[in-house]
Amino acid sequence: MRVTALAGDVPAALASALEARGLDRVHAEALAAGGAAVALLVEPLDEPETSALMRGAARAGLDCHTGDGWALVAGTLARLGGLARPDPSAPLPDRLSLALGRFLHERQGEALAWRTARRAIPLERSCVVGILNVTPDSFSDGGRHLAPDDALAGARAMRAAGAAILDVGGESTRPGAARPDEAEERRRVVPVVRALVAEVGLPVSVDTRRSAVAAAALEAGAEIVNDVSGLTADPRMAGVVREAGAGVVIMHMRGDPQTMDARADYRDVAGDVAAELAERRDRALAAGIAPEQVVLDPGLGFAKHPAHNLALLDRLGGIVALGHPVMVGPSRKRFLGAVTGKPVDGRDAATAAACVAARMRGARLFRVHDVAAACEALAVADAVLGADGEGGGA
Ligand code: HH2
Repeated sequence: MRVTALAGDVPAALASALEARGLDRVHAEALAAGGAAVALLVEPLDEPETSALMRGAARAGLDCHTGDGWALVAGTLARLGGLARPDPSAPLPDRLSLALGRFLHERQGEALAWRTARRAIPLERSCVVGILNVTPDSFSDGGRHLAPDDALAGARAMRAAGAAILDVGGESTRPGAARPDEAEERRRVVPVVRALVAEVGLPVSVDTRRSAVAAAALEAGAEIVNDVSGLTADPRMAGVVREAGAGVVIMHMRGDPQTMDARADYRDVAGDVAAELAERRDRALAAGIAPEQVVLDPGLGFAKHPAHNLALLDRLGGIVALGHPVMVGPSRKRFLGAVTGKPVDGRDAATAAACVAARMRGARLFRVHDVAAACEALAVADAVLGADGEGGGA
């Protein structure tokens, strides 16, 4: 299915007008991208797709004219986002939501950045997030980076390999993992964050579900909170993120690591996860977090059976269409073992392949253990998509 933009929009002019009125560039571009007008020709369409598109367009406040196998949809890009967004009560046929999601994602490419407590991280190219677990029991790198010196050495190697962000976690969230108490988690994380900020120079993210750990890590110089509970585990977490102006990863999970495996029960995994993420995102915005701070993550392996993870990767367009950069964390996870038959330490090629699959469907951030392999694979994906600064092509 093809989606062709017919009417030219003017996001650059809108952004300059907003900047001239005192808005900073990231905000101005984000607002301009949403407010710009566009007319799309969507074809070929069968009859159920045409009727679904007409109903969806009416719901989203868009104009829609249809002909034999085609439709013309006109309105603002923000409303188009509303059309592409999954609505479990009236889902768009897959082919249609994927095509619209892809169109929106390509459209956002130029203005895409992630606002953190310290900077705007550009996301035109793939952004690889290196995993530094300062835990004794993480499923793949447990015990390796417990001492700050080992963590620093690991972080420097990841920076040399092309990591753009370092994600430090003091709690293993593998299924059934025991939880350290808050003081222990803080003791593991904070000195490492402080050392990384002082000596490595990359943006640091803290992987935690506890607001007190997040606050202490932000105080030590971290600028992103990666919360696998999607801001649901700790009622104070959204306030900590808002106060610090931190970037936040809202990840999808059901239950907690002890209970999640029993909750992998979906009517339609891609639609259900997108709808549940949209709800968590809406709560974050209602708590005062700015849209530019938010990254969404489908939570591969969290309350998901292997087939769910594959379906989510295939149909990532529904999450991309929610209008925030998307992160995926397939690294060395069980579902890759189910596909390749490889043990945990033999899954880095499979991880890189999963990252590329996600990149081709609109993901921008990739949380991995083997940074070098992912960076190399994603450099090729970026080049294919023309996002490598070379303009794609030959
Ligand atoms: N996966 C893990 C932990 N944090 N954060 C995001 N945003 N996305 C993920 O997919 C994700 C995550 C689990 O992996 P890992 O950190 O390697 O293992 P463990 O939880 O055992 O430390």
